[in-house]
Amino acid sequence: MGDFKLTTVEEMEAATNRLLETGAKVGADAWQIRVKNQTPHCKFGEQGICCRICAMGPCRITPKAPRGICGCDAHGIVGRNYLKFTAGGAATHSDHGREICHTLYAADPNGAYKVKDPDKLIRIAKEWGVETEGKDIYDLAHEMAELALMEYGKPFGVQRWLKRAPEHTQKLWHDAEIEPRAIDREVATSLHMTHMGCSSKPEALVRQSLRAGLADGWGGSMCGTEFSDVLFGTPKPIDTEANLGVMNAENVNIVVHGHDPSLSEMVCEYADDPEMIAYAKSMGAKGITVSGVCCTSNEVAMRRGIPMAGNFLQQENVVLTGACEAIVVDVQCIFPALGPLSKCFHTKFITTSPIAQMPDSDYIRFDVGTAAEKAKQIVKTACENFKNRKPELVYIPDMKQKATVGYSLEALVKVLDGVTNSQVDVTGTTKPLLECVTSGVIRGAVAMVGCNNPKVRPDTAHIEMMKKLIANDIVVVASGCSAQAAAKAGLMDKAAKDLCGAGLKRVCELADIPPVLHMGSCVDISRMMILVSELAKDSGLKISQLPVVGCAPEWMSEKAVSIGNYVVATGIDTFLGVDPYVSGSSEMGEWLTNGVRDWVEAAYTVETDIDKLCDKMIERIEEKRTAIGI
Ligand code: MSK
Repeated sequence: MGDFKLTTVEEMEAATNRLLETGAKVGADAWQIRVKNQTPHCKFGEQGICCRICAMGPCRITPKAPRGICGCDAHGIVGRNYLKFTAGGAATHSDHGREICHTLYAADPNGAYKVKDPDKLIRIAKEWGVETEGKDIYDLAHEMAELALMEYGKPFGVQRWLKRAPEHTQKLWHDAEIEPRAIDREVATSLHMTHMGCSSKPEALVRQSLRAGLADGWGGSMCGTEFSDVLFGTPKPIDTEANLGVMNAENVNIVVHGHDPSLSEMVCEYADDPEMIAYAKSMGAKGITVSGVCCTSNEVAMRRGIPMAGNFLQQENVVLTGACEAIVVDVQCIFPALGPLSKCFHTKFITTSPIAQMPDSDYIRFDVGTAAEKAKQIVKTACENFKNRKPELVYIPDMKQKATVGYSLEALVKVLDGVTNSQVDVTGTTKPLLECVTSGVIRGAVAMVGCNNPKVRPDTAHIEMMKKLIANDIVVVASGCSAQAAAKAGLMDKAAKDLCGAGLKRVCELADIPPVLHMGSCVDISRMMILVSELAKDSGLKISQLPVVGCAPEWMSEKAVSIGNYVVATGIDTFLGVDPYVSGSSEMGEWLTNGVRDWVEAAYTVETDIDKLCDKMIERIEEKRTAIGI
């Protein structure tokens, strides 16, 4: 195994504890403290049986009070809360996708945003039946952006992207009446259904939850992913590094955080500008280091090799290093705590989106029209802040791992082609991967996604499960903070092949890939949906028959519930390590873990014991193999 060694969770925790000591010196708050203050959690909230959708309550369900004032029982209350949660997630991802479409609409050969992957744009245009012959690529980009934006509010028909799914899946969706129509309509309908005096029947609420989820994964998120690739380039394997040690004590450190690549791409662009580097030097630094947190980090890591400082529960750590000149955020998963925390240090907490405005931040409003100028302003502000550092507070844990990231579907098909040497282009088939699976060299695949959650020892579930899966010849595709957990530990280093079973190790060697493949950010789970669809089409199997499962062991956000719904609705059994506030209703539990199987051939498993959760996934994969005779 040479010098390769994984970074353990214990080592990461020790580094965090050291940073918390710095925090204590300056009187900083931290999520570890706030968790204690919030524990024990409200049992009604935890079980999903608190209702505050009207002003007659709030109503809480107990054995003595089994119904709310309107007469709704625990099943209706839990169901409505679940659907509202889903709608929040679907709205959020889809709005991210919408922003990307607007950026595409503003693309200009002489402007800040260009079309970096014209071939992909033409491929999608042809798929949508748009004439491409002889058309200027920017005219085509604007036409496609407008068509995509119409998907959010069109009065009739279903999502265009659904046609990418196998016919069998499309039929399941049609028959179950869960084909998503306009993206915004599914969110609005969900909120209509959960209004006082509308739906309280679990079956109807679960059905709409799947539909709103599909509007996200096969609608808004797919727009986000596909058009981000068109604008910023389709990811290909690229080397980077991960964990707090990527920050550089001698440089101006800019940390980008959030989700929308429109901002971070521009910040990276200007941080690389010789004029800005000279400016940083004039302020006493040796250069500029941009690193990332959360999915913004995934976006710029996949396309530019920008290092990943950490994932969701490490966002405060980057400030606690005392070496962060600016933490620049766009939208989603940003702790409001960063405001007061940054005031304890010299760090500038820069918010940029009207959608995510926070107290104690410097608000530099970012929009496509002024992107270049604002990005430059942000980089300059960070450089000027270098001189305000307090050297006595600077401590960057010496901890980082190598990672190869950027396995978009196109890249994955290409690298796996090397395994069999069959001739496919980037738009080719998944047959080489199928051959590995059917021959048993690889037993199956797990899509590991989602956040950190203090309810689970941070990163442990992601890392321990991945280690066990790859040792059992199960390849892992990862996105979001799960991908960053893997990268921080070293599981995205190609040398991690030595932790695999013999079959997967051989595939890693032949294809020159790590055993845990970085597929992108949260919206990029849409890439995984296209991958399973292609596998199903190329194999002649149904998606539900493939030895593939999904897993979010440490999830926390509304987006994760929306994702879970579209992954299940696509026919993929999904395993959760945190309960989605449904334990207060046996009927809701039954619908989600069993009933939905009649509609979409897949369901949820919720198991908070991580060992058991992993064993159940392996068992499920093996059951699926047996069922199709491989
Ligand atoms: S950032 S949604 S904490 S994965 Fe996409 Fe991470 Fe979860 Fe946010």
